[in-house]
Amino acid sequence: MAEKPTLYSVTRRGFIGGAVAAGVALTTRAQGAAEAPGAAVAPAIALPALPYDENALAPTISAETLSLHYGKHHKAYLDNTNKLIAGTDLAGTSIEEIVRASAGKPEKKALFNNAAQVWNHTFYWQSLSPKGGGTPTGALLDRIKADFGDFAAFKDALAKAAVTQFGSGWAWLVLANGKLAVEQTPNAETPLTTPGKKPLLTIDVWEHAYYVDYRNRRPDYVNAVLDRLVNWEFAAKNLG
Ligand code: MN3
Repeated sequence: MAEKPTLYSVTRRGFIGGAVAAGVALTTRAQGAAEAPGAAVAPAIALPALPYDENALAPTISAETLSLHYGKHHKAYLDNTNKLIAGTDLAGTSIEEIVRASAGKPEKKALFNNAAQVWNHTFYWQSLSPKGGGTPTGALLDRIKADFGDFAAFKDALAKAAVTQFGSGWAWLVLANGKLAVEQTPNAETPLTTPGKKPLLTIDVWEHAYYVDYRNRRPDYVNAVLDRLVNWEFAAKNLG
């Protein structure tokens, strides 16, 4: 007897085409939810497709981790965001607009937490690559040397930010008022909402990002990502 498709697999097939076409813009809308003339319901925000197969980052990050992290965690944040904006003035806006509109507002805390996690995760998937790791080149490397001394010092600073973030959160490379900086944020907080700051790269250090593969050894996960997966080309593109 044929296996019954899961709701998740059906959903993924539905949005994958449109999400791929949107690339790094992170502003995709649900495939097949185009507004008909006079339609009253704004389209839901779609889960952007992973930029690689779920087994493409193994063994550094296993397919099991990616399946859960993307298919369950990221999708849940997305589903919650869509529920919370339905029927509000934020329905039909982009994920960036929703994150910015809800940041710092206690009455919109649940929306911010979910929407920022949607944005952060989409940014994280792009911050990794099966062909990542190594050393950046060109303008990004020049800027790293100017702002951190050398690449080793910069890599240590980014690893330290990722390892020492207390509890759940994120480590970031940002451009802050024209200078490269390393930061850590708790929970769903994101540099996206700070004027003058531009996120260039992130590492997820929530336990769900590494516990299946590394158990409690967050430093091993961080170092493996930095050595083998971190997508310097994405950071360079964001630097502009
Ligand atoms: Mn995560």
